[in-house]
Amino acid sequence: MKRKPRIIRYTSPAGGWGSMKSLAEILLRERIPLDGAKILMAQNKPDGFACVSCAWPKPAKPHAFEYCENGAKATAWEITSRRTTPEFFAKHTVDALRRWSDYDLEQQGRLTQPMRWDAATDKYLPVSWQSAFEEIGRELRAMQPDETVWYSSGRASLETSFIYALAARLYGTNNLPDSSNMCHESTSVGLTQSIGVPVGTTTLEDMEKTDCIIFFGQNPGSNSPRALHPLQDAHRRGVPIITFNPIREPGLLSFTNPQSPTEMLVTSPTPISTQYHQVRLGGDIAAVMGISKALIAADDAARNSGRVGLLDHGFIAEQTDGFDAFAEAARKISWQTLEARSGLSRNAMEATAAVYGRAQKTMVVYGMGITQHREGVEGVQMLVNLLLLRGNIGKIGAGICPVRGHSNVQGQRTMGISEKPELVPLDKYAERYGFEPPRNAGLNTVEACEAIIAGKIKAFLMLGGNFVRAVPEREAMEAAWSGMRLTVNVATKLNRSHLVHGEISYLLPCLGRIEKDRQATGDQAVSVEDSTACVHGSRGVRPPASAHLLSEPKIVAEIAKAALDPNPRIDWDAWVGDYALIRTEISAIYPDFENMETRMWEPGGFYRAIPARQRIWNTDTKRAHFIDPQSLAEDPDMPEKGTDVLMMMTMRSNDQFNTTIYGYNDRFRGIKGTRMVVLMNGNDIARLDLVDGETVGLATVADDRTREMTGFRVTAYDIPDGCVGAYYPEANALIPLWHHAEGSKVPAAKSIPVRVFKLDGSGGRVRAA
Ligand SMILES: Nc1nc2c(c(=O)[nH]1)N[C@H]1C(S)=C(S)[C@@H](COP(=O)(O)OP(=O)(O)OC[C@H]3O[C@@H](n4cnc5c(=O)[nH]c(N)nc54)[C@H](O)[C@@H]3O)O[C@H]1N2
Ligand SMILES: Nc1nc2c(c(=O)[nH]1)N[C@H]1C(S)=C(S)[C@@H](COP(=O)(O)OP(=O)(O)OC[C@H]3O[C@@H](n4cnc5c(=O)[nH]c(N)nc54)[C@H](O)[C@@H]3O)O[C@H]1N2
Ligand SMILES: [Mo]
Repeated sequence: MKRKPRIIRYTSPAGGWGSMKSLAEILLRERIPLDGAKILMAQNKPDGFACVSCAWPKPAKPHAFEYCENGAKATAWEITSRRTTPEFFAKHTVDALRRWSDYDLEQQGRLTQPMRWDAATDKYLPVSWQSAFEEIGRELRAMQPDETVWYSSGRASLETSFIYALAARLYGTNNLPDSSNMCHESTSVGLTQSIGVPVGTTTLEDMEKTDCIIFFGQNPGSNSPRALHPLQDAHRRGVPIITFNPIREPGLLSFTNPQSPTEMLVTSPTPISTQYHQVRLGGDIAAVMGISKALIAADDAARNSGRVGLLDHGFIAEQTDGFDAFAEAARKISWQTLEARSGLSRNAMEATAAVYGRAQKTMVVYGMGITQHREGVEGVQMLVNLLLLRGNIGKIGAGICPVRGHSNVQGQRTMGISEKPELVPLDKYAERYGFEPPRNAGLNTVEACEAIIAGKIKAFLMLGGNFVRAVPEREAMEAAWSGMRLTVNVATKLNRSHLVHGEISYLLPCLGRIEKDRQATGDQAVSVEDSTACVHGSRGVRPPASAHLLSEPKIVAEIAKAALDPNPRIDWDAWVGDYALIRTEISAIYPDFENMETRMWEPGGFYRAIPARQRIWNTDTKRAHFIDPQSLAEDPDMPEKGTDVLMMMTMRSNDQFNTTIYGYNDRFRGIKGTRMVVLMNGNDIARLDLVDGETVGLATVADDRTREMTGFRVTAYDIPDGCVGAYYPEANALIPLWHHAEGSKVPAAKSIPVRVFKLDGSGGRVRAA
């Protein structure tokens, strides 16, 4: 499948013909040319299905084609006509499959039947659902609740998530980590401290009314392409869009709407960013401090000469605290330090301040470039500081906009999937279902990994996702995984996590969200919450991939029934027979979801009121906090100047969804036919005596443990000096488990200190003489 790798410079806009071509190729490869196009028309439509790709909001007035290249790829991936059948498993031992690539594994298509790993033959063999549930129930009953982990990747619906979290707590554990522990947990922790809500404050309406957008470390061209529509509109209205990103991402530079025939013909792409600042990895806190410093200095000067200042002093006095300390820190820190730490010039920071200082309504949009650092929580809080300076939270057209990942990752947290019991209304659960929920803190993702490595976990339930591939410290994790007694994988496709399996291991194939879900009372709908706290209904349209599949709610309910004693207040069968009954339960526990049964079909979804948007600050002092970042004093990862340690980020290509690899091209970055590259600045290549195209190894520089990988192709790229990039998940073996954000424990996947080492002719390491 792999072709000869090629690296070429990409000069076209995001979207455009390249996007259409890429989509056609995918539909063809999944063998769904015509039918696939028809199904796409139902995507993100009222009464259609919510896209299974990202969590970008779905507008009330959808475009005729409310999907993007990558949403379409995700759809094609799910509705593929390829199947991973029992015959496939009969042909391959698990040991043999472990040598397959992520791409090849998922390329086999949808799982069709429940399977159990058989130790004698080292193969997955078909089993009946009933025997699967019986054994899983029996095993779980023999364990202590806190010896089990109930993971979820952020895709499962609100209904599934609600009963999954409930089942775990009835069983007795808060070990409910989810993918957001690797993603926006820095947001949930940071925003809660700063403004009293764990989620963003903006909606699509704000994007329509804003007059300034500042982007930090989020890549809409690949990861939320539908965001390019409102961005394009904003640009046409003359809204300045300022971007901070170490690399020049085409999706943030210019865009041609692939679904507008006129635009495709005249091919005049809309520029997106009006200023583009190539900040160094982890340099954002310093950059925002610089912008703040410039604003505060201008404000001081204006007020000293009797003019009106630049800051919103009324707002600061009435609604916030911590301003004086923050302003003092900004005045005190030197430009020299800020330039060194951000990799940007004072001019660049002042240029942003000048634009921001004039705008009336500013939105800050951000993603993994902020959250996946050691100082990820402070990074989020620094963005809030910037907004607070000019009263930009709690007014239309302004606010903080974290762009979430999985299509329902935010909703899962809202539904009680959380390892933090204090965030869940446990008293209400206790009252409604008449049991005593566990009150001790559960394990998040990093802690679950630690516990697995320490041999303390006996069972791992994986509701979607590819945990072993997504987490840091791959070698230790894979080795420890098989030490578990029971691994249960609810999945749509085969992946690596299923192959490193425990002593007893099940593959439980489920319906996808695009598929019709028929239960006792008829076809069922589900719901999801997007990145802007809007809740949408979703109805499957496609016949199931196999007659043996069960829905996720059904699988979760059957596991609950098998593992738990009956509870007179919970009729699992009735709930599964009619998901509206689950929604009644959701509304009873979570008042924001009152009448969700009808409201979820409102165009654009219904908005869950977010207090900070109304300037209600649910913080300790009932005010929004300015938080002076501590990490500016000392950055634990900053390589010393002049050493050969480089800072590495792990990246997503335009041809993947997390660990799902759609193909080996990263069209926008001009990388074709390979993912094993290390993007490097030309100066670093020369300084380290390397040549462009050479194959090298990378070694982590963090502690005594050796973490090395070989086979990376040195690729000259426009990236700041001292910074390099390699793809996720391939490079995850290089990330130490302890290397995570303070406060949120999000693995610091965007700031890994590494050294490049040369290889000899046979691929071995060249030792220093
Ligand atoms: N097609 C597709 N869509 C997806 C996904 C996918 O894999 N494929 N994944 C989904 C998920 S789960 C998530 S969380 C989101 C992820 O979406 P994003 O938040 O966009 O995540 P990444 O692509 O990992 O990184 C984002 C950007 O951060 C930049 N960056 C890296 N380090 C820094 C830094 O220190 N500072 C700044 N300012 N920028 C930095 C990178 O160059 C990159 O452009 O997308 C979701 N949508
Ligand atoms: N180095 C590095 N590591 C990272 C990141 C990074 O940027 N760099 N990003 C992190 C982030 S933001 C995230 S969110 C995590 C992602 O981690 P995960 O969410 O655990 O991983 P995914 O790759 O999204 O999971 C893909 C699998 O989900 C299953 N699946 C797909 N659809 C469905 C469905 O409808 N139902 C069920 N039950 N299963 C389904 C399929 O079997 C598929 O193989 O990775 C994190 N890891
Ligand atoms: Mo994510």
